[in-house]
Amino acid sequence: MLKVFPLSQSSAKPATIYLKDYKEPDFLIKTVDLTVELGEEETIVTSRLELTRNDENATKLSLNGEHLTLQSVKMDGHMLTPDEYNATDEWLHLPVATVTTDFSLEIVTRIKPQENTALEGLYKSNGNFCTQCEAEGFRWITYFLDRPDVMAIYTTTIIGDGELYPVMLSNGNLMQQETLPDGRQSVTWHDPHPKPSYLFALVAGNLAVVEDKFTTRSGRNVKLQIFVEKGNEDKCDHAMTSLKKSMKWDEEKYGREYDLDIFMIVAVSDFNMGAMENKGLNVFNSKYVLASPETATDADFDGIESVIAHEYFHNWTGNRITCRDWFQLTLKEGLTVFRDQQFSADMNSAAVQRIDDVQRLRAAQFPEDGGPLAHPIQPQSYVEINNFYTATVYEKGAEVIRMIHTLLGEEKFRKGMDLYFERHDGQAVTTEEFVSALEDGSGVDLTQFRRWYVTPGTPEIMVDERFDPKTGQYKLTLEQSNLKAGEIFKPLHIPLQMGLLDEKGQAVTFTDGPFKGQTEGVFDFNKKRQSFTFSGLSSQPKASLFRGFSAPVKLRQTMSDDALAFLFAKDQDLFNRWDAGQRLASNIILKNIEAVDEDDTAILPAAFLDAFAEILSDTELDRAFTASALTLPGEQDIAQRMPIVDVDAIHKVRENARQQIGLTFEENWRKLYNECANAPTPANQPESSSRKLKNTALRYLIATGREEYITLAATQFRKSTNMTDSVAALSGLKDITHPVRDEMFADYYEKWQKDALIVDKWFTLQAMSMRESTIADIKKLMEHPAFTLRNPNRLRSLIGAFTSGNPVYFHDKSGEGYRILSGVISAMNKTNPQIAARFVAPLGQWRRYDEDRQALMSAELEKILKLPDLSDHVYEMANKSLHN
Ligand code: B3K
Ligand code: ZN
Repeated sequence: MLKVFPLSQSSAKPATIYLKDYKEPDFLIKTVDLTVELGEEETIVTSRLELTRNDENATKLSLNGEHLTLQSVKMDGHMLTPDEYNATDEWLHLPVATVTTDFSLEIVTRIKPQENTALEGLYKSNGNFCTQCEAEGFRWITYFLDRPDVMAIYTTTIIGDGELYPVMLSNGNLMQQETLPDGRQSVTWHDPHPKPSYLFALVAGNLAVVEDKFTTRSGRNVKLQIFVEKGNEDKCDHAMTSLKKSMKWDEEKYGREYDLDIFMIVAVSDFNMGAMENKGLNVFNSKYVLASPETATDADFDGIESVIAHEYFHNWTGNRITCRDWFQLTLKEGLTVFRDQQFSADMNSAAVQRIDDVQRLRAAQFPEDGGPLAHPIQPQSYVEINNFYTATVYEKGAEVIRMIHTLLGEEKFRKGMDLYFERHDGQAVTTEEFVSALEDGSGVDLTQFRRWYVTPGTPEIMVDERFDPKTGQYKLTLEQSNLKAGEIFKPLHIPLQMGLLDEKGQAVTFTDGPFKGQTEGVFDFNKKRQSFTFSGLSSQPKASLFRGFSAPVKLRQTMSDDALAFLFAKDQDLFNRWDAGQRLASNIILKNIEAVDEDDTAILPAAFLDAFAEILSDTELDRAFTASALTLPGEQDIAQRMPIVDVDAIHKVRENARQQIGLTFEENWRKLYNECANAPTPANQPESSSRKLKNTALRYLIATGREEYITLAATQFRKSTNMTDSVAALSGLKDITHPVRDEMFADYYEKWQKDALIVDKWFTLQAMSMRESTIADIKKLMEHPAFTLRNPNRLRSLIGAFTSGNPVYFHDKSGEGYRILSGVISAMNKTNPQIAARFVAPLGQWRRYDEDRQALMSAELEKILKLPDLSDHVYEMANKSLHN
């Protein structure tokens, strides 16, 4: 039984903002002329605005502003006295006579970026000034109509000490650079494209630059610049190559060209998110820029390629066409994630890319959609918009776009996108306008499909199969349900991409229906319960459903081990091959958990081992795919299939299965390890695929428990010339107690202590360790001189990795894991509320655990809700986590 928890008595509840209350702005801003005088004590911002009336009856102009000290306000050149305006903690209200249509304002404010620990607005990172304005950070710089439907043309002058800040950047093109009579440097930038304030950026610092160029299809020469802290110039190659590839790809795939003469990227060490698409001046977390084989893993390289692409693609999907209001966030984020996923699939192995994308969705978005923080990709209300940069808005949002792509097909999708760009360029629009453009451009009706935008929860699909040997007819019946949708449940339009396999595993050609003559089709599954009939079959086929994960649903299909093993070995669709293997392995682990054995020995059926052996010996497969196919589903994946999660049992059984697989195929793993380490990678595959398979083999060898493989890992670590192999060796030994392990961790730290991104990995590996001392080790690491709560990457590397990557110790029955987390949330609540709020979600999963853990987890949420000066960010997350 669930316990009932008393309501927390937080003082004033922050206001909720609703989509239904959207109203156009009363006034618009045509131009912004900003002068920012950077100082060590304070920074002075002078903002000159040209405004125009948008509502003929409005008598008051209300500008957003937070953490500002107001110095003066002039209206049409006339200095206002304090009784002529009203400034509060969040607003500046000014009366405007109804006869006034166009007018100007000059507002002077003072701010202290060096004291800004929230990393919103203008702040300092390692001595350099930088900004983060999305979603509502511009109001931390000056008073403004800080909402995305107010689009203005910006001219920005930065003034400061040219010795300390030789590089001064803002959006658009450089207009002027001079030394003022007082010795200070003054630099002016002008951005000709109207933009919302959230895309404003300013950077000033002593930075090095790496340059390149790109010529667009129509012949525009674009200067490309990546700015980094000095000493990092040699780690920009991959980012630069990725940028050029992205620019070319967007021209070829979507016909979209870059629209300024310069494109700049700045890498900063202190950043709340991954990166930010400010017009012409992207600001990046250095994690997504800096890389060399010695310092970054293959996964880091992939991450850089996709984030560089993502931010670049925003130039059209986000910047040229932006969001009317923040409820439309998925308009730009879902679409841009879809575009970056398409790009990465084109640059790398498409099947492996899809597997990785779906793994991410299932790991982060499915639990969100099934828990108290579930929301549709277009939320209908929020307290703090920064809490809605979620896996749902981003990753599920991308799946929704992918489904439109699947339903329309490549050609019609492109027609729809072309119309969208043509119709809405320069506008701030809604998801409804996006779907209409896709509909009008393609001629495909998306009326029912629109429900995906407003429905929370992951649809579950039940499957019933009938085969009549007399008629040769196979009838597939699917039924969709969605617990989260509750009363608003209406069937969704789900694209069902599928094929049938005969008893030999050959693809069956459809003899009737819409895909007659083909072996695969996309069927419209749009009723609650719906049947699809196939005829002309000589035996019962095996259905391969939702190929390529054609819809973000949970397939609830009971299948025998044999049937899953068959698909694992034979399916024509590589994604479904992988998925069948994962389903099979999960089934086996779950069965073993139920049949608790004294010594937790997992029973691995022959069907599973045979299929495993088949994949192991198939040398035709892409090595990266083989590695994914031979990796057991993660502990959290398995957890999602248990009504009440038993973290310890999952871990024990899964580890035992790994050991058995290691021992059973020991010779194969050794052979594979040596082949991948010594023989050349097949010509059509990247080196990284060999490393991935080699390190998968290494993990299984270590899992055997034999000492010789500890030596193998240690040797790999010592000889390694690349970060991928070093981290794989460390990761393979992180769970054991052995002098070699301690030596390796010490050597690694000693060697790399000056490189923050590499030290982050050192924290992460230890946070995910499975040794009995893990909790004590983490507490010790929090006292380590290199640990700080102030740097988001460092915080995520230890605490984020622990809470989301170490289920056994995070859920330790002592409750110590929960207390570590809530301690961090309390400490961050005021200094960086955005990050603090992001850490609440793991506690929000409390209903998924046993009664004791439920009590411990919810007690921490209670404690958080009672914090003095609770930020709106944390309040919203903790309150929903406890009470929804
Ligand atoms: N648009 C930014 C995210 C901004 C986060 C604000 N809290 C990065 C991106 O999605 O490209
Ligand atoms: Zn984005």
